[in-house]
Amino acid sequence: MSPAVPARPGRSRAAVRRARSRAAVLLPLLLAVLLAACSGTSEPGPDATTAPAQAPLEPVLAEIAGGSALDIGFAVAPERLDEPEYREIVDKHASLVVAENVMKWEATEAADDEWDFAEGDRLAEYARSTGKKLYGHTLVWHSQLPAWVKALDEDAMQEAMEHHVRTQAEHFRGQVFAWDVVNEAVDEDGSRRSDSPFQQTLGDDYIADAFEVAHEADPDAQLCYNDYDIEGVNAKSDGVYALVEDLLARDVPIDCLGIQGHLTAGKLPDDLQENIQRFVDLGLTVRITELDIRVETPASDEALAQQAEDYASVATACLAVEGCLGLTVWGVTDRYSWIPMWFEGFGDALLWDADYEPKPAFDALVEAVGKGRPGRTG
Ligand code: 9MR
Repeated sequence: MSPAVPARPGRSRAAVRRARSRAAVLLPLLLAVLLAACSGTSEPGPDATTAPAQAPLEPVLAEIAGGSALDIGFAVAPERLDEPEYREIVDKHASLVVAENVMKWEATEAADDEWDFAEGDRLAEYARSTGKKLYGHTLVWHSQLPAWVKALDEDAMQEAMEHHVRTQAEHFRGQVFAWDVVNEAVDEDGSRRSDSPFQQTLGDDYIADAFEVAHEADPDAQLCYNDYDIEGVNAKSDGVYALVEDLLARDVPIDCLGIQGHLTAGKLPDDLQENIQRFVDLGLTVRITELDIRVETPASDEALAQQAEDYASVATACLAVEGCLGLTVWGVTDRYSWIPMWFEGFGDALLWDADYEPKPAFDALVEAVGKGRPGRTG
């Protein structure tokens, strides 16, 4: 089900303009550094003995966010890590990675009890060897679910679900630090999602059961519920609130909430911070798990500026709540995002454009994250 790879488009005029304006800023800086190094006659500055030989060309998101104990994540397709430009960005800016598709049920257990963890293992090895956290996505979801599961009767589906959760969580034990145990189980009106085969066949209890089994399989992993359209306070997020409140009241092992954050530029809810806060007040930690902010394409400079402002707003809202621990962007480059295939006329939702040029959203996110958490000095 991975999307077709679009042909590499030509560089847009806006991208060329952006690259030129960055060069205009950076070139004189580089020249000054070089001249100072060659002449050896310039007055030493206050940091002359400790200053690096060359000024860093680009801020590093994960480093800037680290001071605020905020994870910066990217959804990754492991095979694209072979692409140097893609890999360089993830290497440099991520403190956390999550599989965009390869740890989903259809990828790991396409046939009953036949397992394929090769691509998940590849991402786990990448995370291990680069010192990044590995976030697990996802164990129980109605989508990207093989047909054989949907055809099972109640007892068989209960057994298959528990077996899937247990086997996968055990496989990645010690590598995945947090799992999206159940994904997207609530409808827009706040009720349980009616088109989920798990809901239809197993009823409400499948959610608690999935968390119990995941906890048995990996007692150290943080266990999260993850959903979209729950950024603001609304009927759906009220339904999710009631769901997790009930799980907590019954001592079901749930630790965290994933707020996905598939957003449209200029249409952010203004109560994101308040919404994050109410879940933290319940006793959960919160992460923005799948952030992308789409614009109409071809994107105007105004739209990209709005998008930049919105990325900054999401980061600021998360940083304002101590229990909001991470921000993961759902992809690396506009070249590969899922958006154009799902929302006709929209795209360009990520931080790097299709030519791997950082967009205004990248600079805005760097700036917002750089401000840290309010009230903290370091
Ligand atoms: O980005 C994923 C895309 O490549 C898949 O085709 C799609 C299939 O449903 O899933 C996308 O990721 C989804 C994520 O797993 C759960 N939340 C919504 C994401 C966007 O659809």
